[in-house]
Amino acid sequence: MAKFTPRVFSGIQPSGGLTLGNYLGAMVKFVAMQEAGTHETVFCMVDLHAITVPQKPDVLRHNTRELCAGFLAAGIDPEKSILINQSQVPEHAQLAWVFNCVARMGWMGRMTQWKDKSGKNAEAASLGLFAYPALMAADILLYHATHVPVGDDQKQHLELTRDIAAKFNHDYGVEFFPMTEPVIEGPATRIMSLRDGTKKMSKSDPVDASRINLTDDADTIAKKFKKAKTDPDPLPGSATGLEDRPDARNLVNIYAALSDRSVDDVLAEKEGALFGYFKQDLADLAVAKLAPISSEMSRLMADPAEIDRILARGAERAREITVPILEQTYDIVGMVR
Ligand code: AQP
Repeated sequence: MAKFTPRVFSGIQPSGGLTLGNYLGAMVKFVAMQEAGTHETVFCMVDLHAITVPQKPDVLRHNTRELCAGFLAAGIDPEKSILINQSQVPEHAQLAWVFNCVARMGWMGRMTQWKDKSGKNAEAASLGLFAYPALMAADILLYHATHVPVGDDQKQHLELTRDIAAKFNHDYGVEFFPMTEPVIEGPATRIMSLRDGTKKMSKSDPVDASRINLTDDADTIAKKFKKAKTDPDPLPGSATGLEDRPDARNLVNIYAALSDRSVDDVLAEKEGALFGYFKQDLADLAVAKLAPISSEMSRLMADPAEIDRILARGAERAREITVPILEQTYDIVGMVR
């Protein structure tokens, strides 16, 4: 296999406000990878993905800028990383078309996200929702990204990205696209709903109390944790004691991720505590961690023109990478240009 520059790509949809799941499952890892300095880092607001389900144009614009503010407030530095919104780098959509012609219908039909989001009425879902993983593969492979930090929910899409890269390389007899590695680790790989510990915390869940939004104030955060579903048993002394307790496990996972400790370490300290007390500690910790991010987001949102400038500059830098890779792809495929 050819040698590829170590490069990280990852994205978040501006399909609603940022949740604690996006923050712990994705953003914290993004910042760590940026700061490690071992890879070039590219982070993206995937607005083209967001429109696979209906979006109100003004709300989408607002959410894209707010997500950018979230990236910046969480510690993404637009000088160290390339920070973009997908639609300003047209090569994403162009490569996605090529991949639509590489990926097979059967592969797409097996995707869990497609099944979950199209629900019982797949006939009425958009073609874009079905083709979503091909666009995601294009996002990643357009940068020849070698690593993608994601939550556990995205693992299947990463496997599909590798399948698309392998089929393209095989069909055209090249070693052009890398076999990208997912980076899924730590206690926050899957933060669950506060109302159902078996369901992922999600920004598009209709029940607001199911999630912590990064823009929630201290009072709201405390109330949401207080009402979070749990069980009557006290906390066990180690992670094995949480095996059949998804709601309890979720709250301990969140505590561990927010305090950057292991679950066993947290439980060694909190063994025997009842949820009434633990939830208060958890709320205090979450407020202490999230309040500076949310106030920085509000400060940044007061100057949307500056956010737009950052995104325009990010797109310029991104295209230094994406234009040559798309041109080479077109040459391999046989497009006259
Ligand atoms: N609950 C979660 N736990 C851990 N990681 C999560 N991520 C999302 N939710 C959790 C990670 O955040 C990144 C961006 O995800 P996305 O916004 O592009 O799409 P998503 O995974 O579909 O997130 P949502 O919140 O559920 O959005 P909607 O409701 O619009 O579909 C990914 O790395 C993801 O793993």
